[in-house]
Amino acid sequence: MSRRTSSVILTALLASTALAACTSNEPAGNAGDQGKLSVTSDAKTCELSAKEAPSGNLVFNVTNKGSQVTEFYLLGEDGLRIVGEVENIAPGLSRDLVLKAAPGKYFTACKPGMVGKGIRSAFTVTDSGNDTELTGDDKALAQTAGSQYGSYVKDQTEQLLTKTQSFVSLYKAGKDDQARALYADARRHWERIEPVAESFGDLDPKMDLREADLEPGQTWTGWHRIEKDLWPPKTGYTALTPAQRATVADQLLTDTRTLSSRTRTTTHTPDKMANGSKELMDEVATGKVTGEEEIWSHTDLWDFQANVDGARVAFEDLRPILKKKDKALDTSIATKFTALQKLLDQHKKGDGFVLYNELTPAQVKELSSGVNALSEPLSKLTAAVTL
Ligand SMILES: [Cu+2]
Repeated sequence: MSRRTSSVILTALLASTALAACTSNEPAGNAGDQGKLSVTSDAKTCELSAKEAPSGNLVFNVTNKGSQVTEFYLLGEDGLRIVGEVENIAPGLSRDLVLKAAPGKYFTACKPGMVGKGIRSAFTVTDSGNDTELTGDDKALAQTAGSQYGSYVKDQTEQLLTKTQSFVSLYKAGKDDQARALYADARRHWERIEPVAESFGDLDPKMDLREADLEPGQTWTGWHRIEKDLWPPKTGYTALTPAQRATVADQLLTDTRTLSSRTRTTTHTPDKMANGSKELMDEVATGKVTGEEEIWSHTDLWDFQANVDGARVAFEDLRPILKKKDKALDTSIATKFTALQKLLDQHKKGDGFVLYNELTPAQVKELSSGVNALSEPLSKLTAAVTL
């Protein structure tokens, strides 16, 4: 999507909500001029049009003036918790991050090349005094959507915990065939709710870091550490000792328990759900469709399906709101989900999928086009349900 198209659509959206606010009791939020920020990024800079903004709806219009693909994050005061992110911004393009922000201290970060800690600056959200809560019908719909999604997250974390328990005990016992057979199945529950895990900041890197993304001095733990040990490279690899296995396995289980208990008290608002849905599709575009996530096991299509599942559930839960606000967008997203699922179904095998390295370049390209076709309307979901 070109920069021009995206800003035209956004302006139109803002104009239509502003009009609606005059004639109904719908809260206008405060995505007025102060809530709109521009971010310009290149290889060395990440410039924001303002260092602070009033609480409520914020729109960051991020333009990539560099030569590498970039990402933009709004992080919590701890610098870890991801409040919102927009990934995969190609050179020359711009994309919007829309979210509701409470008063407080934050960090912004651009990540040219999508690696490392990024170019960070402090950012403050001041108390606008505006009630950022929804009212009336919208509030009821948002609460229903949030509690439905919360139940989904609860169910997924419970299944994840059960399967992770079995997985780590098989792995510790040296029952590698059985551990390998459970790996992709267990990880599906993680991949379905990854944006929720990312919102806790510290857990995602401990549980799901890929070797390629390791920073100097960082200890590699989590699923992919075990993946490499179960599907070791033919040369130049030293297998983990039983004691080392136990350490990595126990840590993964402990982190999964922490995740599970933290998700019990998480609230799911429409903006977080919609951004999470989009983030899951960005995950597919940057990791799964490229075969980089599961570089040793090649079970990327399991993750791909799980990311699509998670994105679709969030979307389904938001549909009653979206149908009220933008029927055409609702239809467009639903159609693209169906089309993408059809493409994935071609690669089903047993209760899983073919391995990533069994796909032809043409099949990868076809999947990637399906992801892009969905990402385009899905990137408008947050603005549609929030502003
Ligand atoms: Cu992942």
